[in-house]
Amino acid sequence: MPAPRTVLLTGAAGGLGTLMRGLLPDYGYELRLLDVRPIEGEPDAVVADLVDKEALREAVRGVDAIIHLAGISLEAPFEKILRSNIEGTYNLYEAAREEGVGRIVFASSNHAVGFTPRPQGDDPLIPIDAPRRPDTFYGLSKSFGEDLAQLYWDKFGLETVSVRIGSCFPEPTSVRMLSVWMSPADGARLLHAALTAEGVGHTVVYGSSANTRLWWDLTSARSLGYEPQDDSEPYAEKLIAEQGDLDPDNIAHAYLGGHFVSDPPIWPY
Ligand code: NAI
Ligand code: 15L
Repeated sequence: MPAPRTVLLTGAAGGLGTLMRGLLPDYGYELRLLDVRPIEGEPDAVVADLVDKEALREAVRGVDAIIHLAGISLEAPFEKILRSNIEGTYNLYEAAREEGVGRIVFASSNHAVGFTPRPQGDDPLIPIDAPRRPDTFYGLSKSFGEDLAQLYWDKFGLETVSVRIGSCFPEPTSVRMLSVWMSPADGARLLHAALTAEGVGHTVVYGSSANTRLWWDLTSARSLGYEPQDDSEPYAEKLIAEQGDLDPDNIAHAYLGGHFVSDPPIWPY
């Protein structure tokens, strides 16, 4: 596949979309933006809902690849998740297939495997092929997205890199995030690797920086050519002094998904 140049960024108005709008042009991409919300200062952005199949077909026409960030990004009632994350992601894949787009980078989430116990002590890092254990309807929708991506690769030859993002924010804000944080700069590095690596078929990767307290194995991400440059460790002393260290008796510290495993999930995480 020739290196993609024109890339549709869905969810461009959101937190991660805003960060990536700032960083990805430095890699030479021309971004076409899409979100259900208008984006200030971006009059050419496509304002469309993922349920609008015609609008999606038009939005994907002529792009080399898609970064799919749009959707509900936290737990929500099942009906809402079904509409935006499950039907919406299906609609986008159908539009991509119909218009011959070769690759999608899908924003999956650590919450597809959120009920995996986090490593303690000398436990090995969590492998990428650990069984999926969604912690929410939200995590379930990411699990669906990964299976949809596999189907579209096996049946239609549409490639996907599913990135199980940890926490991509400017700084880690919790002790859990010391393990799962992905700096925005590493996020852009990983998306670039996912867009340009050869022959990915459907590849699933964890998305984080090279954190000292990492919980999962970044081998599959590195196999794309991703070389993380950041580590959350400089934030550790302050966060642990403020919040205390991880407590093995606290359910929200016991699993990858943090507070998402509680019923209902407790915010902030
Ligand atoms: P966000 O909630 O800030 O942004 C999501 C964007 O999607 C919003 O701008 C929203 O308007 C748009 N959207 C929602 N439903 C839509 C629909 N039906 N049609 C069109 N647009 C719609 O979330 P954030 O943090 O930017 O995350 C982006 C993606 O990355 C999400 O899919 C999220 O699940 C995933 N992710 C993010 C993580 C993070 O640390 N920020 C961690 C793991 C996954
Ligand atoms: C996610 O999947 C969410 O979209 C994001 O807002 C964070 O909560 C992140 O996971 C996390 O686990 O910290």
